[in-house]
Amino acid sequence: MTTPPLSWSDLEGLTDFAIDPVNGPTNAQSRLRLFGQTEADVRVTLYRDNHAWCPYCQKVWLWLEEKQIPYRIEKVTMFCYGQKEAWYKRKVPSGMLPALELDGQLVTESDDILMALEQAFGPLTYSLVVPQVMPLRQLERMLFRAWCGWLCYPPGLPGSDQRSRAQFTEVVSKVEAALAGTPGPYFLEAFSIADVIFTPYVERMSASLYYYKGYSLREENPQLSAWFDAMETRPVYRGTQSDFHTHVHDLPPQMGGCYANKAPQTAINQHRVDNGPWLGLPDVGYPEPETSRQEALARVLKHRANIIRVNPADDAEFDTALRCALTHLISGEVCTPPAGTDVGLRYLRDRINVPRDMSIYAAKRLRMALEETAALVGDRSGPAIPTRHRRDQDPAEFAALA
Ligand SMILES: N[C@@H](CCC(=O)N[C@@H](CS)C(=O)NCC(=O)O)C(=O)O
Repeated sequence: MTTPPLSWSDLEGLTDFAIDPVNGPTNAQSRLRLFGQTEADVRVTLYRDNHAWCPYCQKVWLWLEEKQIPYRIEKVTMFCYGQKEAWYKRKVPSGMLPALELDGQLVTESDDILMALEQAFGPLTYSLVVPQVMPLRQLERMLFRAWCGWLCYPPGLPGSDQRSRAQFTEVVSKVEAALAGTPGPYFLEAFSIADVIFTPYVERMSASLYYYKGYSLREENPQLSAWFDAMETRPVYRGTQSDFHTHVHDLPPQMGGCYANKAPQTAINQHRVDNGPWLGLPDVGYPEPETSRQEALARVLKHRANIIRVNPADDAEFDTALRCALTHLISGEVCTPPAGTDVGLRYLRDRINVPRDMSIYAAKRLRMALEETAALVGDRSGPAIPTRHRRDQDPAEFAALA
């Protein structure tokens, strides 16, 4: 049995999902954050990437949100997604992100930004430069280098993958020891700047090593596992959290290439991240919120005109196919799309970006609905996701509504 697709207005009646971008929970769509204060209290503007992907921006973003500092957000395109805005290049000629204005003074470099913020608003539990934090900052950089050494070089001579893995896991054991040395799950006795410093790259390591090396950072290391669980109790972290699919396909152009090894587990993990099932992947540990389907529906409804326009499929046919997938998402009913729309549905399935577009469970639900609907009419993939750039995700295509 197959049900006819709901109309756009029917679908609009089936979600009331809305968040308060100014005073509500942390989310990637906000342009102004007040935390109950007034616009007159805003001293800070954060210039960050449009995709909510840049790890250095995430570090500053986490800090501002945890400290509840009122701020404005200006979004800028990263080079690999499209054209860097001319106004930003006049302000920051290198085009690098993040940048921050504090009382009208421009600061670049994420660590200098955090120092300036600390001086203005006080530390996040600890200052960046105290003796408890300095060795942890060094450990984070050591972990970063060992990760790059494994991920970003093609496996060369026999045994090189094993050697790079051993170098990485040796640093991971130091991280495990640091976490085990405190009474709670965090890097110091309470949540602090140290956790913020580790978050962006540990999240990217977890995704990329799972996909390219068959290694599950979160599942193989009990202290890091407890740390992820603790981070996920924090609404701020949840609001910035990305998923495996987003990271593994955003990293190659940013890192100059990510190289898969030949481990059988790698092939299994790649298939799972790309084709599902997405629920149960070790990219999230907290339970699914009840609103995930409504959130996914609301986000597609908002951007549907652009989603249909940029899709490689015929617009009218894809309009119907998308409504079929959304009907399935929200009702659970089987809704067969027009023949030949499997390619367009999988094109969209592969381009849902977390947290830019929606939160992690909403994205999983939407990918599932797109895949299950596509599978009714074919098994063809969409155009491959590029690895040298991501101009298929150019934010200019969505700018009017961003
Ligand atoms: N050391 C800098 C590194 C910042 C950085 O590498 N930013 C990247 C994004 S993650 C960037 O802006 N690249 C230019 C672009 O992609 O447009 C910092 O800590 O702020």
